[in-house]
Amino acid sequence: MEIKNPQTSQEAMTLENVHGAHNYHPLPVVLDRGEGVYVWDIEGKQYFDFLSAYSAVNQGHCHPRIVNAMTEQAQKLTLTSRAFFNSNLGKYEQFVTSFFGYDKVLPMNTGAEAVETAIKIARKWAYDIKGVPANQAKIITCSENFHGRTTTIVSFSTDGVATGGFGPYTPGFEVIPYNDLTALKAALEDPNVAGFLVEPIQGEAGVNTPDDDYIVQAHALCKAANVLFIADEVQTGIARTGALLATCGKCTCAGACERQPTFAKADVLILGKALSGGAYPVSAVLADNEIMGVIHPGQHGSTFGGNPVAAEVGIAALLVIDEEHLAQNARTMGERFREAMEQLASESDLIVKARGRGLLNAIIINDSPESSTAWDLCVAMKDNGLLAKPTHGNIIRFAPPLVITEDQMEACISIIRDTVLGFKRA
Ligand code: IF1
Repeated sequence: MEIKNPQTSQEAMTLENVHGAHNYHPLPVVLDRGEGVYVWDIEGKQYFDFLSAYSAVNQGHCHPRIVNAMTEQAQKLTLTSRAFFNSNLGKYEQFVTSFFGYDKVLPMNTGAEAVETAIKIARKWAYDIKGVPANQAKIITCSENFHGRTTTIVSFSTDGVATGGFGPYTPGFEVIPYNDLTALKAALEDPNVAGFLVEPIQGEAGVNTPDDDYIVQAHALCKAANVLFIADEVQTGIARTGALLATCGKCTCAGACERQPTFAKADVLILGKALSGGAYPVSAVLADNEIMGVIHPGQHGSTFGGNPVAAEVGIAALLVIDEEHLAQNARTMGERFREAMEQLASESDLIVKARGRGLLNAIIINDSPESSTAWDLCVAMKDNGLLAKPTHGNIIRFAPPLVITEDQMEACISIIRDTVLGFKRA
């Protein structure tokens, strides 16, 4: 059978539309190539990528060091399964645990799998160590969370679109309001609580950024209640928010904490996305021995988790973060970006405010969530050479690769400014 490459964006979109499931509603742009902060469509038009595949491409598109690690290993050995050892995994495990300051890592592939892993670890810990009666373990989560799309994970989602029609749901979860320490304190009174699963900043909820002390206080409450503090840093981790991990809080240590994030060290840390720089699905759960030790042979795993290519890609992706000082760059570029967006909000009645941390930011559009204003604005920005996506209707998330330079950032600020100031509502 002959397979023909689509020659135009229209052709490519039609192919997806006809032959693919309709589980997405993408912006009408067909990307064909990427390098650093740039992507190009089939017709050769260049764009700044201000989504970075939802923060998977923190290191920039096709980072040569990551691509080299991947292709070199791919020619040597790709997959053994965990039925046998491989010569890359142990090296990666030693590296990633020392990088983040944990005893042990459990390698998986996607973010949702890592979240599922963390849930299983927390339940097992509750029964084996904490002494919760069989099948009574409870995990506390937050409203407007996003942790992935498996049946169990959507069971505690509060987004009707993500959950509707997929029941029956997995029991054992309690949802409390986000950024609400009083609600957390009350929920922790139940002795059967195993863990508190939380995003340091809620990405899908529109870069919902909690109070500065929320994470640190929540962590302390969990510790006092003998409950595992489980940080989902799939989107916020790996330097995105201006520190290696967002659970470093709004630290003022100017980089000293970046190798030892002890500020509010999660008991169970969930990583994905940029752990591979977007080259390959690589996720991980990190914990210390007392916690990870509850998992024994046969109780969890995955065919691809910890494969040799993933191991080499993971090492390269983290070395790039470290050696290119991407946390520092995210912090300084993020400050400049928010300053520019606040300035723009004061000039334009289209924008209510800007929020975020590091290079995970959003602007709130002055219109109802049902209106098409944020979408139309994203289409206009696309025409002007910058790609971003609305979330929750009237919010636009801005998350460029962390390798963005000052000059590129100024160019992007100009595109956003010109688009907003020249925009006519439908
Ligand atoms: C999609 C959102 C972002 C995540 C956190 C786990 C996962 C994600 C904090 C699961 C994934 C993605 C998935 C992507 C859209 C995207 C997203 F808008 F839906 F919420 F980033 F903000 N924890 N987030 O953000 O990771 O299994 O996908 O590897 O299309 O569903 P995954």
